Amino acid sequence: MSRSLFRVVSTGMAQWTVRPEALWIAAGLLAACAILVSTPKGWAADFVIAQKGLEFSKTDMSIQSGDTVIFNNNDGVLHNITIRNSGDDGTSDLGIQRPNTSVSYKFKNVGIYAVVCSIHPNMRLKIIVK
Ligand SMILES: [Cu+2]
Repeated sequence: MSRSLFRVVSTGMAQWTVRPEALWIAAGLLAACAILVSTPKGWAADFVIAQKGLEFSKTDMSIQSGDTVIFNNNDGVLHNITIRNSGDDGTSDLGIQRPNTSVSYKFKNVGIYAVVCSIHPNMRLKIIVK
């Protein structure tokens, strides 16, 4: 009787000692919580802007740094998104964009960005990244 009891206890002890991965899982969960709490602006978001009728679907918008803007070409003609930033980001040319395609740009830095189509300069969009 005492012998079988000893065996149960020792099995229980063994289960605690041979499962260090449980500690790693707990540490991982804690780290994930810490990242969530310490991220000041929450998760980055995606915004969609259409190009239709040779216009952007908005003339201005505000986003957070780290957000991505997806530009859809809903026209039957080529567009060419060009993004200019007065600060360190300079100019980004997203290239010739065929109809029914999308290009995206991640705005990493705070600032004011002028988005134009180099083919149709009247297409203008101001993006304020906070
Ligand atoms: Cu265009």
